[in-house]
Amino acid sequence: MRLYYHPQSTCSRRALLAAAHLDAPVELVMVDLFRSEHHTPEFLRLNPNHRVPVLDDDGFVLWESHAIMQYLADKTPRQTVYPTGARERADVNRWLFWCAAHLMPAISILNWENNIKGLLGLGPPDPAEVNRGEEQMREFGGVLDANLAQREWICGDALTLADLAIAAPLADIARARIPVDGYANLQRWFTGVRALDAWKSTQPQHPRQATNDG
Ligand SMILES: N[C@@H](CCC(=O)N[C@@H](CS)C(=O)NCC(=O)O)C(=O)O
Repeated sequence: MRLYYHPQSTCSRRALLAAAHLDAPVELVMVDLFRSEHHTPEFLRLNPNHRVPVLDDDGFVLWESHAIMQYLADKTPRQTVYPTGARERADVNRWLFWCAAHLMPAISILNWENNIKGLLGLGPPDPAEVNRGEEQMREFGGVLDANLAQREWICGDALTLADLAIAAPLADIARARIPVDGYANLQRWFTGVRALDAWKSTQPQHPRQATNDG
C-alpha cells in the first residue's frame, strides 16, 4: 500500500498515526505541498480534491484521512482501535465525524492565521478570524474536555482511532496558538497520546518541518 502524505499536514499525520499504530505495511510517498505537487495531473488523478493524505492499495485509491484510518484498521487482523461491536464502533465513528465536522474547521482557522500565513509570507493574522477560531475552539475543546473527565481515552478505557484522529491536529497547539488552557482533562489525555510509540515515530523529521509539540 502507498500512503501519499506531507510531513506538515495534520490530516496526513492522522493516517500516519493509524498506520504506525496498526503496523500497517505502507510505503510512504511524500507530496510536497510547498512545490504544488498536489496540483500535478498525476496527483489529481489520485485525488481530484488536490489534498493529502491518499492511500493506494493495489489500485484501490482512497482519500479522506478518517476513511483511510478506518480502512487500515479493517484490514488489520486482531486490531483493537476500531471495535466491531455496533455501539462501540458507533462511538468511535461519532468522534471521527465530530473531528472532521467541528474540530478540524476550528483548528484550521487558527492554523492558517497564526501559522501557515506566516510561513507563506501572507501577512499577519487577521484578529477577527483569530477570534472566530478561538471561540469555536473553546466550545469544542470544552466538549472534548468534559468527555475526558470520565474516561482515560475518548471512547473509554482503551485507545481507539478517535484518540489518534483528534490528537493529530493538536500537534499544532503551540504554532497555531490553539487555546487549551483550562482544559486539564484534555491536556492530561494529550500527554498520554504523545507518549505513544505511534506518536513519537510519526513526528516530522526534517528541521524545516520541525514541531515543538513534544
Ligand atoms: N478532509 C480531508 C482534508 C485533507 C486536507 O485538507 N489536506 C491538506 C493538508 S492537511 C491539503 O492537502 N491541502 C492542500 C490543498 O488544500 O490544496 C482529509 O481529512 O483528508
